[in-house]
Amino acid sequence: MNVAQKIISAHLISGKQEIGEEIALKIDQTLTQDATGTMAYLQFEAMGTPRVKTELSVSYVDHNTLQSGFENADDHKFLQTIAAKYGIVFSPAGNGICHQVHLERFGVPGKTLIGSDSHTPTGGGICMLAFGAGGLDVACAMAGQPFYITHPKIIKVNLKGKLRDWVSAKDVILELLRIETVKGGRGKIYEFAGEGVKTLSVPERATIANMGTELGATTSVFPSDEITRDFLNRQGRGEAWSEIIADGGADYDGEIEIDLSALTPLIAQPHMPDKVVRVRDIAGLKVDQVGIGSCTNSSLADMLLAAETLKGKKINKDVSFMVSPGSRQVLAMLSQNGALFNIIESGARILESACGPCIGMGQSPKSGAVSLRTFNRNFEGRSGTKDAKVYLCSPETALAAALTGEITDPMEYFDKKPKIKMPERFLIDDAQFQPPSAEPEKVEVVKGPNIVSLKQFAFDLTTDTVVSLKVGDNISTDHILPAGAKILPFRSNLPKISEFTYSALDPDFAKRASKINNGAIVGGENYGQGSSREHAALAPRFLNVKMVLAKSFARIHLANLINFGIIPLTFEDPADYDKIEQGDNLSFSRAGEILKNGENFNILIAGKGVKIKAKYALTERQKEILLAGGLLNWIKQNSTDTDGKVLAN
Ligand code: MIC
Ligand code: SF4
Repeated sequence: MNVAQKIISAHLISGKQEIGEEIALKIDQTLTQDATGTMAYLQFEAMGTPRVKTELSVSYVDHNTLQSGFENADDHKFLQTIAAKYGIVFSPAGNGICHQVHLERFGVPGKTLIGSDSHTPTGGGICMLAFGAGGLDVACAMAGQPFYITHPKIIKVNLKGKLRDWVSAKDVILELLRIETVKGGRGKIYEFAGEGVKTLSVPERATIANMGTELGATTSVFPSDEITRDFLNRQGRGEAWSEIIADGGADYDGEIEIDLSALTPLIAQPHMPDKVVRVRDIAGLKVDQVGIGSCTNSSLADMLLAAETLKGKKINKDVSFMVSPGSRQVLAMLSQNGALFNIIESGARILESACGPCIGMGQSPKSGAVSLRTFNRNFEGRSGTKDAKVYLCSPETALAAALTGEITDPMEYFDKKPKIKMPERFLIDDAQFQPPSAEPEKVEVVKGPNIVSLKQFAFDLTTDTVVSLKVGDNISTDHILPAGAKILPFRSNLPKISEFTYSALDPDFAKRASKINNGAIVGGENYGQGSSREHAALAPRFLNVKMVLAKSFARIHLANLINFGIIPLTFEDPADYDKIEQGDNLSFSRAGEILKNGENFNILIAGKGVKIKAKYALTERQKEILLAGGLLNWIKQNSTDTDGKVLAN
């Protein structure tokens, strides 16, 4: 077996280990972050389970850390108290970005992890089988439910050779994005193998696994070997290590080869992570802002590289240079060994250990700016400045640009790469993690005015819908429900946040959609790529969207649509996409009957005399969820947990 098959087989509750089969996996660990966690915990609370049933669940505060009103602080207090009550470890603001911290302090090779954040596969760097999921799926896992996925293909990424100086792990994943594109990873697990794997440290592996998400992959995984063991030893967690490597002659469903020694620095151009070119091909472009940080590139090794490279140098005066160390551990160690001094003295702005600019929580660049970031997403407007041009690159490339003020190939600009000496032991101080209460019955869950109770939806789509919006290919959840400092504070307030649905693409959408009783959205390929935010399904549902008809869907968003009772349909003939316009009335026989009978939707575009066919690939369980009006209703009706007990009535 390969590594992914081994972990799947050790956690398989039902289904066959065959491509395309629905499998149910036992989940060992969960993580949430604040922007999706509030909803996840409200849902968990509604299930009536007294305590989480996972081995470990951690609630992080790392996204909404800019407190420019009471809302985010209300959310933090709610998360702190609900964690104490239900058996969840709480990691407050300032501790760092969930994926970085989880890798450092909690990840265990061979375990399964789901997180209400799409970059949860970062754990693959330490050989976890880690998935991004909607908050409701995480709530279910905390309540002891299995996690359902369609068994993906397992693709071997065979790494040969060794990276040259100034070429980095980020360039490996950018190369994969260049080859595979943002939709190429759908239905796939990328398993990294080959001699080159041994040349990559755990943080480097984590950078690669992290951005497998941008490929649309189900997840990515590295083996657990001596390098993993060494990392865990340095974190004082050597006992968590076990060896997990592919058997000799293990089978894969495909193979891609990347020669590390042939790679050069790469960069993704605006506004998609797969618009990858060589840095030297666009060298000379003036840069206004540079950022090192995010869950992709904020490890101690990344920061030490910055400190050594910047020593005694000054940032170009026309560049705003921001650095956000990924965790309290990273920041504390940087300050302890003096490396932070070099970064500060170079002219950098040191930001809190949090997501920050990656999600538009501050540091929006100036109008029309060119911003180089070591982050993982560059969707239009995500930085908070609609006309900014965001490029994704390695810390090496970011450093060269910060110094020169223009896009510069680090291989050509710098001399020999400084040797980074990693500490024998990381600074281990877990005092800032709050364990759950020993007396949960005494804990009062604090819900400030920003926490608005859940709304229950019913399945009430009958025989027709009106197209409230038509969009193109690769629509991301950032298009559907933008993030940023102005909108994120309403993540626990569905009625309020719904007003922002599609606001950047079509400011009238929310008003128009809410007036239509049964709305449909028509989309192109890879609809809903990007984040795991279930608000991108919840908010449209709140605005009466009952159906999305697209050429194809991204995995997490598809699951979220089903979880909130929106029927996801695909065109039988993709060319029919061109026949539909916004405002069209789509009529069909009773939707509930069609789903129950497993028939296709024969749709008549009323008034045009045009007929089209739409299909769906739903399991019986998913159909039942839709017909119940969503997963919470379905659980209440008839669900059982992994121990076989009824969850809630
Ligand atoms: C993102 O990178 O887009 C986020 C913000 O981390 C999201 C989660 C969210 O929208 O809260 C993700 O990647 O899932
Ligand atoms: Fe945070 Fe950005 Fe990572 Fe999302 S991608 S978890 S916003 S750092």
